[in-house]
Amino acid sequence: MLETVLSPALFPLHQSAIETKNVVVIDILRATSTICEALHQGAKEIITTTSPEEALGYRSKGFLCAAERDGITVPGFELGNAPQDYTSELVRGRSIALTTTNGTRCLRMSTGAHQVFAGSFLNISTLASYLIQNKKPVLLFCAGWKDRFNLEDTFFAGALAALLKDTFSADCDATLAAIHLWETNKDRAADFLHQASHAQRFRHLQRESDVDVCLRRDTAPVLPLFKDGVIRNHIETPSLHIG
Ligand code: 3SL
Repeated sequence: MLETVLSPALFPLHQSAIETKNVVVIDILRATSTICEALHQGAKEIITTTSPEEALGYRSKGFLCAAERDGITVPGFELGNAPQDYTSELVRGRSIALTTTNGTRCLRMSTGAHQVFAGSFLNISTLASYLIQNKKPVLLFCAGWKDRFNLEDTFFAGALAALLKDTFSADCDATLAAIHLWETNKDRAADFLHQASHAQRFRHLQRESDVDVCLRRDTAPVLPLFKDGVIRNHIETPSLHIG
């Protein structure tokens, strides 16, 4: 079974038997793209926190501290939420405490699921091949923006669902709509997503090129597993490239 949640506000409707489901949290602009990149660049683990203050509490334990609110790096933090800032020089071997507006919240909301992963274009094939092999029902959880629907997360949900639909039954209209959004716009993905409200927010912050970074496919072939508040790379074997 393959279901899609179009906004965190709808998540309670999909929580029955959550312990049997693999949940993929999707916040491609930018939290889940950043998480993939950080692990790909060698970060040891990423702890998610509910507030910037809580994240800062990890500094004395040697963590790098990262916080974003409304697209902006919170003053006083080493890192915000742009994938390209998580360089190997900075993050290799390090533990990171991260809080973001929507993405890290959705990871925490998914606690209790069979497994919880972070998904993005950067790791789409790795994630799809794992989910296909693992066979558990899949719930694609779009983080949206402050409980609202957004274009980019549903677009990605459609891209992932298109890879999964031959393996899982998708009798869920949200999944069908997501696949339709992907199929009709995939050949002009960048132009399409630059129209999104969050891309326009980035334009005001002079960060519009982050959209293109977050559209790069399979550049970070990791499997970020969120467990007990911590994200680590779950890959033990080389992944199968599909899609
Ligand atoms: O909402 C989030 O979690 C962030 O991904 C938002 S931003 O891309 O950092 O603006």
